[in-house]
Amino acid sequence: MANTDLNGKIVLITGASSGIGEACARRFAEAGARLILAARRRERLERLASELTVDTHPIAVDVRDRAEVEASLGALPQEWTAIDILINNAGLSRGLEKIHEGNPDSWDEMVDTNIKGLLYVSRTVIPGMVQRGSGHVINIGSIAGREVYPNGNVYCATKYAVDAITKGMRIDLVDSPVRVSTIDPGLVETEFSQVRFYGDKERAKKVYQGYQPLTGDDIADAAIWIASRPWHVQVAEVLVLPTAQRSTMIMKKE
Ligand code: NDP
Ligand code: 8X3
Repeated sequence: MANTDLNGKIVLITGASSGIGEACARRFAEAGARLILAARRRERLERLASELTVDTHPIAVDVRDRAEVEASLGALPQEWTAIDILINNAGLSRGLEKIHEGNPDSWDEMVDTNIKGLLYVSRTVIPGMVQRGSGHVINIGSIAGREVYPNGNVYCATKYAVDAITKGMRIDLVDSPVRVSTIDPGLVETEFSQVRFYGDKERAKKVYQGYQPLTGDDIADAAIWIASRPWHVQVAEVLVLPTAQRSTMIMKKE
């Protein structure tokens, strides 16, 4: 059975302005896909779009804002409406504190982005896939959605929620040929820790010292593999870890 050809496919990537999302954009562009690039930082998306040689449609959108998501993704120009692949990647962590010392504003930000944002985008895009009888949703979860680690509390909860939503989507879409997959990465060196530590670059750098972390491209590689399987193959879950990482807290460092 032939692999699914990604050439000319329309791929919507949320969180395309940085890290894993940006790496996915570059890899899907190499495969000839047409890309809808979504994130809040428009200038980053436009810079990325200018570097790619495929058709792109950058959209500045805050996935936490349901009205904005519906207005931008629900009213795409005609030539961009038939989305083949949705990569629900936009997400973040804020803070690393004990639950009784955590910042409720940071909790809101994580819940609103990682759970509600993913839901709003999915609710806007999946009906078209069902109607067309074709589509693939790839959710970016985390090892943090499989194991809770100290002070990870609310971030882990959001990624456990992504795991539950992914499983729910797969079940609920049984009557359509839409595939549902998740990639659960371990430690990937992106801007993730800078965001978690509120811009503290030195603290963020330390997270990735003493071992070789994953890169965004390692996760994009998994996304390309999942998306290009023959149509009867639905890769349900992929856990990708740095070789040095054996669980959230068990690491071999130099
Ligand atoms: P980055 O910080 O590099 O990228 C996060 C992306 O999400 C950015 O493009 C950002 O764009 C976007 N984003 C954040 N909030 C919003 C919002 N409200 N609306 C729209 N876009 C938003 O981190 P990563 O690439 O590492 O993170 C990508 C995903 O991977 C996340 O879901 C994260 O939880 C997950 N992950 C990361 C791991 C890691 O170790 N790095 C491991 C496991 C999972 P902008 O700010 O322009 O809006
Ligand atoms: C991001 C990886 O281990 O920092 O999901 O939670 S971790």
